[in-house]
Amino acid sequence: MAVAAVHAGGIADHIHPEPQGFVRKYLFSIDHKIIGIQYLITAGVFLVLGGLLAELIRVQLMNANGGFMTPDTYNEVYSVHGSTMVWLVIIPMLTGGFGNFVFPLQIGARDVAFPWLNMLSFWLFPPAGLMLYGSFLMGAPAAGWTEYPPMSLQGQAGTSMWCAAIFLVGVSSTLTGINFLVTLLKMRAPGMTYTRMPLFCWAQFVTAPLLMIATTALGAALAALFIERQFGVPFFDPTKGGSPLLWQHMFWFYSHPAVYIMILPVFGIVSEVFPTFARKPIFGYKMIAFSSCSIAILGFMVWAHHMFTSGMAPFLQLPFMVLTMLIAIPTGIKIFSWVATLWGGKIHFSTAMLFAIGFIATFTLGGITGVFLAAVPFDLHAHGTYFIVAHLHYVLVGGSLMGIFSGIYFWYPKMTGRLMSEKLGKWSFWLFFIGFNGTFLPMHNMGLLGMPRRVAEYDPQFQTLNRIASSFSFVMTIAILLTIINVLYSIKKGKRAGHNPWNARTLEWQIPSPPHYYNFKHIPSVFANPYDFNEPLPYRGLEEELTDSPAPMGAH
Ligand code: HEM
Ligand SMILES: [Cu+2]
Repeated sequence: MAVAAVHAGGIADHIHPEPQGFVRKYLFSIDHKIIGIQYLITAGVFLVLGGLLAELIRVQLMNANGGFMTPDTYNEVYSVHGSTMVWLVIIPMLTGGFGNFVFPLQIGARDVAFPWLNMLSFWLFPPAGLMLYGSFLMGAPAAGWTEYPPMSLQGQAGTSMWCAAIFLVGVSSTLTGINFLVTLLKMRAPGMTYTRMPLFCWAQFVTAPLLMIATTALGAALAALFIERQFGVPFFDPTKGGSPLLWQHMFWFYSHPAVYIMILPVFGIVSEVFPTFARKPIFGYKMIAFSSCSIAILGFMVWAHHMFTSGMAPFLQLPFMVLTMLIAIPTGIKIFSWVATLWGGKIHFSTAMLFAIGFIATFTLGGITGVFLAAVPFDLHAHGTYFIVAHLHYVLVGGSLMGIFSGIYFWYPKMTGRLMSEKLGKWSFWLFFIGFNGTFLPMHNMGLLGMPRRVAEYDPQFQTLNRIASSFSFVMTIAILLTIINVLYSIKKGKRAGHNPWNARTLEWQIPSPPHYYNFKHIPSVFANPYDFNEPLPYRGLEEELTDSPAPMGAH
């Protein structure tokens, strides 16, 4: 089926010579693998910075009357913290980072469709980060990562810098989306039909249109806010005829799909990790793939659940509530499929697997509080409280970040040729799991008791819960540092991994670690999906990949 059509997509079978010199090889590289690692390292640096800001928040909240920093500084700190984690850590790691490194290998391609565009996407990202942090010098944004007008209109000069920085990240995301979509449509190896693609590829396939479509709404909103702040054109200021609600619509039309940009790739990561370490075929391959599609489509129809308290017409609340609740169905299907994959498997509790199992536990809890929040009567009480903070961290930290950590432990050997320390990894996992739950579980209680979010001081009745949260947050920080130390330590000191340390079945594991810059000497052909552990590998044409035979070099 479709073999010829897929091949006709333009996989040239000769290989361009490898660029020489540090600058072309590692700095301005057009190799998807190097670009992927560049994204991961840069986002890793921002994880440390964003984590530092988080700890400043938790130190401030140790005492009911704050005292560690002024309320104004506190506003800047949590605004830059949230913006960092969403736009400079989670999205770049999952799309630019893992997406770039892993999926072209998994579909048997030599690179992405537009390598130069890929380089541009990456190089928009570090300047954006510098601009966001540079904004501290001129008064950082202070209205939260959501920057609602009118507050954001009154914000200090750095708010305009925030607009420009996030705009750059947005352009980068859009370009990455286009690049990935074309690559997945056109550059699959012969025989790699849609239903033979690894589930991580499916995850990127569904995320790419979200990156392309949703991000444009954000770009328009940011441009409007920037223009209003700098040139006074009244888009959002109600005293001049603008509409603050317009911002909320545009922002959430992007940011609800964006939460799926931050979780669908993670669904892809764990869908590779579970079968590999349970040594069982994935349960419900098609259900997992297609439920991602329905999540992506539904994800565009629910944005106003963030606006139930913004003065929405009552007849609109019901459809937004029901559509939001519907998302729980495809999400539940996935969770069921993963648990069924684990059921009865010979489970190997590697660190990657522990993080993936931890992900199911915490993400499910976050999904459940999401369904609570979808119910308008509940949301009217919980909106703007710490219950939201609890929900969003269960899905974004317990969900996305745990998935990212699982992916790091899983693919590090492919990226570097070395294994990470399992001992350090397990310490990191358990401290993470305990520290995470200890930090964010109490926030459900705070929220239900009425503690508002985004406050620098609070009613003394919440102090004990806040002290618990702050104390456990230090445990979580240590856990994250342990993994960062592990990453750095294992580059030189890690055990040699060989080409396939986990005995995994997708294509990237059938070639050397790290792969040659050209990925495959010969493009393989594929005759089944990779997950059937009882069958031989479903590939032809890989015989020479692990030998010393030269690759077929061609001129341009
Ligand atoms: C079953 C799935 C989910 C449902 C039904 C759901 C529902 C909701 C609702 C109704 C809100 C608005 C609450 C309010 O502000 O009053 C909300 C907030 C939020 N959700 Fe979810 N959610 C789900 C999954 C997710 C996932 C997977 C993510 C990210 C990976 C996510 C991230 C967020 C964030 C970041 C916010 C807070 C935004 C803010 O105001 O700062 N949610 N969710
Ligand atoms: Cu939402």
